[in-house]
Amino acid sequence: MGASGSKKTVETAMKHCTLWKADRSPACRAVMMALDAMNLSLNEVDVNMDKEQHKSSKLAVMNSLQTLPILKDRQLILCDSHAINTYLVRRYCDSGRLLPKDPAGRSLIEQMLHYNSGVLYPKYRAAAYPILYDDCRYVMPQHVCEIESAYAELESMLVGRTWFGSCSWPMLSDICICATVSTLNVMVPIDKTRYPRLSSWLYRMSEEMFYLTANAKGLGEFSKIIDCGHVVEEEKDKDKENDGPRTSIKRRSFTKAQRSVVGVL
Ligand SMILES: N[C@@H](CCC(=O)N[C@@H](CS)C(=O)NCC(=O)O)C(=O)O
Repeated sequence: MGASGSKKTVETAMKHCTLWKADRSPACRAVMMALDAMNLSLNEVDVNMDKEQHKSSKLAVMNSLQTLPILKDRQLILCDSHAINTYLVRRYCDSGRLLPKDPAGRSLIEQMLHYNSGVLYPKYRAAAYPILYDDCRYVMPQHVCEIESAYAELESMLVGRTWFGSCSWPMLSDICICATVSTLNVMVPIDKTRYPRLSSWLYRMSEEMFYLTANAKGLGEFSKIIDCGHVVEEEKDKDKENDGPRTSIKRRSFTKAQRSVVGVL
């Protein structure tokens, strides 16, 4: 059973909330997966990072770090995927499915969020940015070693457990780690024989509906850049610019045919 539970709950539309995001960004995909796992829908604005739209004055006023994602909920502005996700869960989802209510259970999840933010994400950044921004064509050997050592750590954390959370289903920790690890896996494929638990965990995550609706497409975009470099997709950009903000519901409603294009498992 997925994090959103077996019963289909009524979609909650939050018209007062806007998320600025780019699908290729793992931090943005972590927020999109959490939204979909909670069945929440808000306005979503696609930001073209290749055109440096995330550095525009409009966004820089909200986030001087010039990074994505950015969430605005009325007067509140948050600029870190982990802070956004814990806020959204605490504010809009009281089931305890993604983040336990008891302090001990919650701390275990938060510990993994800190690991994602402080250890995994910097490894992604170090390996991917030279390819995304400096015309580097491959993952440099020192970064391959760094990523392999993260896989070894994650493998050891999965001894005796199925998920990175404290329960028998995927929680917020799994979602945030999955956004990063599925992206690292594109650059340094996880060796099933060396990391059997980690590779099974990622497979289980890839079967979750929120992975399909919120992670698969952006991961496909990222893979394309890693494999072939930047392809300027003018037509696609034009569509996005003309469309303006869209809701999470619209993003989720992509067809079976589109799913096979993004190579959903
Ligand atoms: N700790 C932040 C990291 C945010 C971050 O670095 N986002 C990347 C995209 S994944 C970004 O916007 N980078 C700016 C750039 O590429 O210029 C989070 O989890 O939200």
